[in-house]
Amino acid sequence: PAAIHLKDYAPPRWRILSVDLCFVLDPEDTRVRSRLTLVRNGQAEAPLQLNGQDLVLHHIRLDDRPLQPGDYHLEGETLTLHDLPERCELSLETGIAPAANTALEGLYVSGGNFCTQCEAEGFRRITWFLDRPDVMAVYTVRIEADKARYPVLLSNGNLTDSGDLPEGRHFAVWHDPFPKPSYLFALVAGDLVCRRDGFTTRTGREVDLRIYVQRHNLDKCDHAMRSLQASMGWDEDTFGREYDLDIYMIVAVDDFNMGAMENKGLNVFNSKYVLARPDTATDDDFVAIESVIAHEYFHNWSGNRVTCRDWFQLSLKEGLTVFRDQEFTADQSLRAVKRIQDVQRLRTLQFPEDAGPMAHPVRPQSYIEINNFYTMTVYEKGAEVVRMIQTLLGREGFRRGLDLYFDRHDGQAVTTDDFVKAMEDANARDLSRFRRWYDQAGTPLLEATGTHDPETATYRLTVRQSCLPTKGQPEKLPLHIPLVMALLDARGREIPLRLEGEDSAVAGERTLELTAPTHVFVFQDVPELPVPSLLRGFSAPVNLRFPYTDAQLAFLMAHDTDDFNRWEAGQQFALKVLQGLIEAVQAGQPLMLDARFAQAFGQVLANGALDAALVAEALTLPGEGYLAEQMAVVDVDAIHQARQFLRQALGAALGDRFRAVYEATAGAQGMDATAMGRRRLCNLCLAYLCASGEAEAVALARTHYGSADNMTDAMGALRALLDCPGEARDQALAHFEARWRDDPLVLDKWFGLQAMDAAPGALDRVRGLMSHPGFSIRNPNRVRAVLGTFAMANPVHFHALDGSGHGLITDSVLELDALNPQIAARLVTSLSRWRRFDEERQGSMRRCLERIVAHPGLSRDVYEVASRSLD
Ligand code: B3K
Ligand code: ZN
Repeated sequence: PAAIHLKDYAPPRWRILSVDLCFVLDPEDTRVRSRLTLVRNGQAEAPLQLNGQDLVLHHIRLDDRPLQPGDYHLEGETLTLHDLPERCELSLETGIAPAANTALEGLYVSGGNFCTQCEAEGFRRITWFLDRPDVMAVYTVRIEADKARYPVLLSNGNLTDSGDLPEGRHFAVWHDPFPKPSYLFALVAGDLVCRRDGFTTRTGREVDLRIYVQRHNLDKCDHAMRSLQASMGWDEDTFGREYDLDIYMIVAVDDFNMGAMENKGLNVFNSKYVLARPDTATDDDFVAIESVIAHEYFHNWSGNRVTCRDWFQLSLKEGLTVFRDQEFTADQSLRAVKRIQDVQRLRTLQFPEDAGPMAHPVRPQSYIEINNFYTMTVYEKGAEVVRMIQTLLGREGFRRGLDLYFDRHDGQAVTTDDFVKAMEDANARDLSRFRRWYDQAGTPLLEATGTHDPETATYRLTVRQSCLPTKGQPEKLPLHIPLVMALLDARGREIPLRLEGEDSAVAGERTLELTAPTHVFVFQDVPELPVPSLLRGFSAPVNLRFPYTDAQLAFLMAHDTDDFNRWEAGQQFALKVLQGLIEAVQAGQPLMLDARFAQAFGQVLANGALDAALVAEALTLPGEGYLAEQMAVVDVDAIHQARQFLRQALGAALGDRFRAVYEATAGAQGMDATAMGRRRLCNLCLAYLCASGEAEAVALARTHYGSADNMTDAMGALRALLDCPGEARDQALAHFEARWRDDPLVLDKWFGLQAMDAAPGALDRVRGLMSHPGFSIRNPNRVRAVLGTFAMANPVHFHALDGSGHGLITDSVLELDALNPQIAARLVTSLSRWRRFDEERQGSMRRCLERIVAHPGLSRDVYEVASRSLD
């Protein structure tokens, strides 16, 4: 398969002004009639070349004149027409088979209903089209279907007509007044019910809000509806963005490749991100639903009104929209907790991507299959890049830039350069060096050192930036990095900062701007050796090294005035301790609990002044994946043993305190951020108590499970029990399965728990789950719950020395590839970092990748990930 390059971008040679579509729905043979109004956009000789995939062409007419096979050229996935007039109308009738569509792209059937997924290039599986985001057209869509089976017929925009047809059929016509790219097209038809509510925009537009679900899920829509209303209000208050149609619809479907899709006026969602009741969804699920609902809603401006010129610009809409949804969530809850969670996600998922064979810039230079580039880099690092712009310009400056961006480009398909340009123009700032963040892959490293001179009362902070080479980018240029920092005195107070050459000191923190490989900052009037608090709020997506002593880390853990950095100090201290334990495991030495660390940890636990959610974050040890990233050669067994030991030792050493905090936080009621924080802390205490292995703790977890009146506590108990083999654990798991066997989304939690279980026999367990009646390889949520969790969250067994874990995933990848290449390709990424392991595991993973690449009939998706991983 051939790669597509950013440098080859050329504007479309034709534009499509309007599209009339008519769908005659049938699961086996749907007819799609389309009438395109085309205008030439380039030289007269330019032929019209339309994209199409798996389509049967039944009729084609040009300006109402039927065309014969000799009048056009159909080869592979391109339909070519020569010598067209300047402006013309092309009518096509194509046939598609939605029920046979297991790739879940284009028009397909889920739970007996029709739905679509067109981003990035799914529209070409529906009809022949200029399927690229810089072609924006006005759509009118007529849908015809059997009325009894498909009573609800939906598409983008406003309903303009509907009625009955002969033979028990009916129709609906939808018109979307906003020109849009084909990837935002959507159609839904099925037996659905809807939860309705409304929102009045700030200029008084009454918007009809509807969430469509299967009837048995109608009682699980309240939270999604409230989240939608909150998002709409927040985007008006925060960014002055108002909704622009009279109706906003969300449809929940069970079979969906990703989280959700922002189609204009008609979002299609994975039901996982809509359905929730306190007894079926955890607090984390509630928060995730709120943020995905917000994300898709925010796309209406950052994505739909202003869209991407080409798919290399994907982060234009995704990075910006993730940034916007992160800010929204931060405003709904505790900002520092949200920041901590986002940084954890970035470090455990994006940093490894940026350090491996799939590394690519936020704006990639080339791809084989665009679906492989909906990555942590484009989304999460992209959001960090937007956040850095805000840090450099300040909140007001950023808002000015965003206003200019939306004003200037409303209705256009643009580039990340246009976005940065608007930020520059609105603030009279030069961000030319900053732009490198979009083009350079890899996580930069900041190495900082500080020296204090008591004679002159100065503190010299030296910061050096560097970045390891990535594929195709052997030399890295220095980036423009905002480093937010403060200096703390011995009592933990921020020292007023005055740099050499400045007249007066500024209280509190400041943002240093790094643009060169090395900078030296000399702070004046610093009488004693300070403790620097660097990269506050994680002001840039980098790795920071500073030679802190254990005592300094303990000090920052207790005193840093930046909530994020207080947490970070604890993580760095824990990391040091865990690295020591890993070495001890490898050397066969006895493992011992570091007394100073236990003490600092215990103090956080005892600190009643802190918010529960923040305490819970502080007491969560760095994950096994993050620890693996820090090792030259990953040793999954030593990592697991060391981390388990530390959990067990802390649980035992601080048992009384964990018990006391457990008692104090148990039984929190309600779904507000405070109650959620208390439940998180309570369940964390339970997990530490169980890690200690005490019989009393197991009994407590059993009671916790038995008396749980919400899914968060039920799952908290199950998670805690997972480490305690025995009757209590088996009974609870069996009870959960029996209770939730008919609710697939809840059963996924049960699948996931067992897939991540590190106890011996994991492979057979996972095989057992795959033959469970609730499992289906065709459903992406099931695949993620069982195979995804096993590959990503059960390193000890996935990387079993005999290669059995790798083999299982490889077999599944090949089986899946024939059905759903996108989901198969995601699973392959678990094998891509094979070079990080010992020789035996390297060999096993490499052989698996080779087996995949050699497989006949492989999809482009899987081919790209597997072959890139090997070279
Ligand atoms: N824009 C969609 C993602 C589409 C993925 C296509 N493979 C969801 C989102 O980011 O909002
Ligand atoms: Zn998005």
